Amino acid sequence: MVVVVSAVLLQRRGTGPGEEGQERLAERTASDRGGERERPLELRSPGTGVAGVVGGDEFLGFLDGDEFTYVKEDLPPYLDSTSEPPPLFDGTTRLYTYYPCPFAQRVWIARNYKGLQDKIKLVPIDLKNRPAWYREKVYPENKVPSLEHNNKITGESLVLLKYLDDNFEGPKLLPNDHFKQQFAEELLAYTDTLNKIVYTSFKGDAAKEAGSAFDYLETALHKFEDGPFFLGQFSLVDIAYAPFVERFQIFLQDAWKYDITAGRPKLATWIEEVNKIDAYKHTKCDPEELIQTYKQRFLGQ
Ligand SMILES: N[C@@H](CCC(=O)N[C@@H](CS)C(=O)NCC(=O)O)C(=O)O
Repeated sequence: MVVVVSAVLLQRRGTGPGEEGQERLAERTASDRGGERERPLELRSPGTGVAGVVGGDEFLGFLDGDEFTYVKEDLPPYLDSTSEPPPLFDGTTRLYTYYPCPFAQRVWIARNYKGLQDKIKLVPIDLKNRPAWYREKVYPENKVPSLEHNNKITGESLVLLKYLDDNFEGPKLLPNDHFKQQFAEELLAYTDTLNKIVYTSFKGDAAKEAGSAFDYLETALHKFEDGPFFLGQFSLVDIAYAPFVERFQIFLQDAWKYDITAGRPKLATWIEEVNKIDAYKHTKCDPEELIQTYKQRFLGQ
């Protein structure tokens, strides 16, 4: 179930959860895929706006000035080597995923953006302790993402972005314009190159070696002037890049003090605009966890 709420701050009486001072918020508008409701809302982490309670339910949120907006989805727990498989090929559409995986995140964003939360069930697989049935019965490549739909399994995140757009309802992820579609192909083909340049740079002098990849994005963002996104309007190209740019920005800033947006105004605006999209916000990685994982993986720390 997905609940989208905007709320305003009513009272501020202190700082901490469960302490004397709790912030109380009242819901201004709420929609549960269509329905308007009024429910009390308490903010548990004042100042951060990342966790709270609505009618007893936990939620993730984002504080934006005095306005509080959140998108809530009950994220299912991981299935691991001890878990039974779901009833495979029973007509349910399942997205096999791993929450911190940027490839799987692409498909997760597309699913959210198209409003398919009720149609496509998330099935998180614990990649560190994978159930044998995942490789044997679901996806022999043994990777995520994969999608179970119409009695078959499809893999590869970029293939799946187009597959979702072609086979499900919801806002289109590609414009009809032929030139834009051509440019989309060019940009999608560059995603692997960008990843290669940047991940390789982490093993050398990243601040010097990663720049060309972000210059490419900056130039690409000049192509269409009818919006801040790669094809003007938000599309699957933005979805393909967002999870990776998110990670690169965090890690390059933390480990090399390298700001990927410095001298790249279009990229700066693109990041700002992508961050406003709820379908994406809810899928973002935990920066601290990412820094720790990448430090271990790339810097041996
Ligand atoms: N090219 C694939 C890459 C998917 C991928 O590498 N996923 C990683 C997690 S981020 C994975 O499943 N790794 C498990 C493994 O390689 O065994 C795609 O775009 O979907």
